[in-house]
Amino acid sequence: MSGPLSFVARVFNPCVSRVCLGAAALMSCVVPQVIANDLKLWYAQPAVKWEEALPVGSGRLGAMVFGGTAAERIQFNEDTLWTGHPRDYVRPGAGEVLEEIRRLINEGTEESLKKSEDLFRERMMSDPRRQKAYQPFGDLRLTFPGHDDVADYRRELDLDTAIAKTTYSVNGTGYEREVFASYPDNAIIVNIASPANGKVNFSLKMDSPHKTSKTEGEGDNTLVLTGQVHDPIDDTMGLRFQSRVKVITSGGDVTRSGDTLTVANANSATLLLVAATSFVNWQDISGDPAAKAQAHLAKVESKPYQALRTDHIADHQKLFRRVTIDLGTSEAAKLPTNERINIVRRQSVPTTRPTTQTTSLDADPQLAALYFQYGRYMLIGASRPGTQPANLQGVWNELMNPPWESKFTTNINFQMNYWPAELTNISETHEPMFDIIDDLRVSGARTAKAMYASRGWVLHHNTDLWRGTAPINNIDGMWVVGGAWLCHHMWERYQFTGDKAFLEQRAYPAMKEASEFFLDFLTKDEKTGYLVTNPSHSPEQTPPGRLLFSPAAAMDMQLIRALFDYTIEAATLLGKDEEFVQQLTAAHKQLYPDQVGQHGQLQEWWQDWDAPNNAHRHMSPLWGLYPGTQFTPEADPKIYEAAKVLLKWRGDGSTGWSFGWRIPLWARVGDAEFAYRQLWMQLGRRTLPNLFDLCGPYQADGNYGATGGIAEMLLQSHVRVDPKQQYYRIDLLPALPVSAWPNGTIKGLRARGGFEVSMTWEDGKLKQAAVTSLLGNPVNVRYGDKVVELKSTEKGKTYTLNGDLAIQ
Ligand code: FUC
Repeated sequence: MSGPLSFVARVFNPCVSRVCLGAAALMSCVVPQVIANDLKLWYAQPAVKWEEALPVGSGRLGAMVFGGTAAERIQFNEDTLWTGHPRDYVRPGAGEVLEEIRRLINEGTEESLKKSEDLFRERMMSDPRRQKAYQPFGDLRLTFPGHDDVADYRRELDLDTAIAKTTYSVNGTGYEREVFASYPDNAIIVNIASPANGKVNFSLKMDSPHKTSKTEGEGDNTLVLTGQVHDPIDDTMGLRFQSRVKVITSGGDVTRSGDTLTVANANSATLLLVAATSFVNWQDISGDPAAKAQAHLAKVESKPYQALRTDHIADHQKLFRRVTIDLGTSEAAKLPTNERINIVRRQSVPTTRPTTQTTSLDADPQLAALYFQYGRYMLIGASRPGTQPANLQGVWNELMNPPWESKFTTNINFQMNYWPAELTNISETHEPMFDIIDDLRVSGARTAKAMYASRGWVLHHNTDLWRGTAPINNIDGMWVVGGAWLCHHMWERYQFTGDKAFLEQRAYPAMKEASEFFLDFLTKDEKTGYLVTNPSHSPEQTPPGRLLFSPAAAMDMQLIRALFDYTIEAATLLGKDEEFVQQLTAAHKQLYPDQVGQHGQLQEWWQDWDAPNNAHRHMSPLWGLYPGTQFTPEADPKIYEAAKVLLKWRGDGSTGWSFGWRIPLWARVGDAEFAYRQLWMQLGRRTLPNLFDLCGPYQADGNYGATGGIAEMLLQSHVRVDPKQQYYRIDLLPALPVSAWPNGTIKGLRARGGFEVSMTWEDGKLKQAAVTSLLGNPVNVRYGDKVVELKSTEKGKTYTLNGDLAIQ
């Protein structure tokens, strides 16, 4: 089905009407319905709340489509509309108290620790203490007279075309609306059509929750919304913004009265919505939003709807179609998406922790496949070359005061957004993260110098549109390894793509400067002689009976060790900075090592303070297991086993993203059933009817994390065979939940070392795998206890293996 002209059949197809939900009718509709719904979220009623609406996004623009009949709301966003303005968040004089704080922490008494935290709060916290907030832009409001009583209603989001569609009929006349956000054309497009000529009648308004905004008309067919963001926290005016919506009809008329457009007796109408702000970059907001919006509109206004649509679909599918997945299907897959989620919710899984209890909630395997693809869809929709990166809500937000300001939280959430980027073959979506790193190198260098008299750059646990890098909120802002974690993404990009120009021009400079920061920041612990982070803490966790600050948390040291490893390897590979490599190598040997505690657990802190069965949402000390690649049985069996003890203590997730982190962690230790249990609990307990993830409120990270996690259950490639070259081991189906997904196919996943991998399995066993070498690197392929070594591969060649790993 494509295009407005083909909708007649759809509207009157009994498979999509209410009648079809009756049992008898279902029988005759089953097959086409299931096939048609494979990549669709769909509903039999409009969204009432924002959390039920369906998202479309072009990276820069996002919209939530409610699918109302008499009254339709399309809420939209633009990725640079934030409160605030360019600023340096470092509190003047912050560096003056650093040594005193360190001394107090080293003293280690309850009183001295309390003093260190008080002093930090007073003198080192950012100014202001909170960073700025992502903002909603506006709403299109359409009114369709007489469309209160409708039949054959359906609204859907097709992940394959990235089009949200609403269809229904009124007194036998069919109507169809399509909405998409076009990356190539930089606009949100709405098309409203009916096969009965001259039946499209509606009025259109545009407004915004910003009190400073006003909407005016222009000519007969355009509305212009302008405004400026007011920051209620410090009562300042910031970014100026403008959106324009133009209506083009086929047949009929469009007229304007004040700020309302009215379409009468048209065959179809297309709404072209553009939006822009005065943001030029994080240091400059002198742009002209009106000129930008006019230019965006000029680009699309003479392009026919079908051309806009075709170009949008082609652009989306170029990324989206690289991976296909089939985990099997069942009766449940015929139901509307909200009903499928409700079924999972009702099958409540008891939280018994620690546990090895498994679940056989396998009634709807297709829902897991849909959810996997939804995460990819959401990343394509929220992060494209040239846009801001995906924030806590992707690009979708209706609130003036969104939870955690809808920023970029770098002690897990921001990085989790990008877990699907390389592995699920949408590497381009990773670009905005690398762009923000370029900015953070500049703002983070100022912070490193002013707060710590250090070279290089530092990022604490959050950043925003203004590239804030100082510690925010409270003492848990005191965490210096956000930048090190971002560097991990650059290194991973190189491992997946082998792009040496990227390594040399973008990754290495960022890694080198981040390493320089730590060379200067780390201090020697007098008792042990090791280099430690101080002040710092393990994200958002206070050791039992103590205060938050403690040196050398396991995660800190893992991230720094990994950063030094990558930097040394990259410098050596690029033939650069020999002396620097020697310095780093020497410092690396002195980094405080991971510790195994009295219960056999990997210690979260430098001392053995862990409480057994601490089920905290953060999995920080397990960074080396995932997303890091350091903890493998091959590299260090003792640490790997200790990590497993801690993982078991942590038990089930709580927030959506904490399930999303547990999925790949359990996959990395090969426990398919527990990984699956986390996925199912996330779907049952932390998933909205539109499949958006819930932290408490909606938060996109859990969607992205789960998609990365599902991929990790099916394919892993983090074990390095030869540390001197890009020679990895690919593990096929390392954590396949056999009872839930006995048969399946996945095509197009990426592996480190530059490989594309497809697999089919039957009765829980690998049937066939196809491994395409993209760079000509060697690779080992493992399935179960079998390993095949491909010591040389031919670039561009596909190696087909059977279930015994014999090359076909
Ligand atoms: C961290 C988490 C919270 C939330 C916030 C955005 O502070 O601990 O659960 O996800 O980030």
